[in-house]
Amino acid sequence: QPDEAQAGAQAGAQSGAQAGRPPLGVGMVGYAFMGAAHSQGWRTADRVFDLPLRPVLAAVCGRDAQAVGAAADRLGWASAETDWRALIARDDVDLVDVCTPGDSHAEIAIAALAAGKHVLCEKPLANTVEEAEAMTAAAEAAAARGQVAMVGFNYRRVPATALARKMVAEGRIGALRHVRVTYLQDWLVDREFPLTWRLRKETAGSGALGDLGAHIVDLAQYLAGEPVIGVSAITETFVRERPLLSGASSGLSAAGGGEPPVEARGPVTVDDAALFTGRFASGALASFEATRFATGRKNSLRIELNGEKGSLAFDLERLNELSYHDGTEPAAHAGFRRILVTEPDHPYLEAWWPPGHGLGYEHTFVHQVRDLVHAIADGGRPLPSFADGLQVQRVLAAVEESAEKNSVFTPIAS
Ligand code: SOE
Repeated sequence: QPDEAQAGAQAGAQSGAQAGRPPLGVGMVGYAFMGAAHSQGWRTADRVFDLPLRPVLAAVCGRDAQAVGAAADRLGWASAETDWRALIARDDVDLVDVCTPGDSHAEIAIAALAAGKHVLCEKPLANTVEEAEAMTAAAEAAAARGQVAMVGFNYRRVPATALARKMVAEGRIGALRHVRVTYLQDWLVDREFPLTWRLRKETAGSGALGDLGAHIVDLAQYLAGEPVIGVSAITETFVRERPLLSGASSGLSAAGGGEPPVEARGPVTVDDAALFTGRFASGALASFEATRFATGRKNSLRIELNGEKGSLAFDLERLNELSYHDGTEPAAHAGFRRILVTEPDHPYLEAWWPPGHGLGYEHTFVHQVRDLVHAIADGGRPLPSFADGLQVQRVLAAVEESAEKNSVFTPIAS
């Protein structure tokens, strides 16, 4: 195993001043799409923000020795492991970043917390409420020992959504009435798209619901500043059988990660789309739509909040902007206006580019690392916590229950 200094050198160009700070050894499990995004965050945060600890990309872990070795080189990790238990046992790993499919989140996160490590876990926190409860209990016990645990709901860390949260908290839209949110992708429109892990209940927990719905439930609750207390839902699996792959793919791409599909087909055991309405504790109403069948929509997350005094709207495809309508202005010149969220006093932007030079998707992972590292150094409890992830999981479970019961579906007489 490399010593810490070597790991630091390989991980990046730490300056003399930076090297004076205590290191934070990071071990990441999984190195596909999310692993690459998290790596970007770990590599970059220390070069942009003044961090109190110096992240050291100590090791990345995956089952295939050759592939994980190549990923370590490509993504900037000092070494590779093929067994996550070996990773969490390493003395140079202080924090375990879980970027695997949902079926292994609970086991890895709980073991890492028990081993005294801090944990960052990708969303959704788990595949079931029971797993999320066990993870939350483990996180609570670990917090008493000074460890932190956080869920990777990265869309909280777009400067514009963070600004929206601040504006809601300041009362700029007044009492909340509506939250309208959609998260639309289209990568399953093709009936020949293969049966990857994301389409199997045993690995992914649920489909568009857990993958996209989890994001929008978290974002809606974060912006509203209150929890959803009940839902009514419909879900659908439009394409119920898909070509099997020759191996276990983690692919998101149309090719299913490069593995050739085989002749045989297998059942899709998760939802393709989930639509639901919800009620907040304050009485505000919400509508949610999560789908992988919105032809032409690649990663379209839109959210609008209407309050008694104003409205806010955000579109991930225009993520450097926030729309704001101040309903207290005279009607003659009121109306939605665009705030360009690139000013140094906007959230996270003090350390980035001059005004007007925007950020992108990847920066949310950099901000996630920034906030997590500060919480570790300050002894804080970073958000979203595992308890927040559990609450989202409960909403997802309620959506499934409502859709299964069909309890609120009233057929129209023909
Ligand atoms: C795939 O649908 C996916 O990568 C999600 O898993 C991510 O969480 C989301 O940010 C983008 O889309």
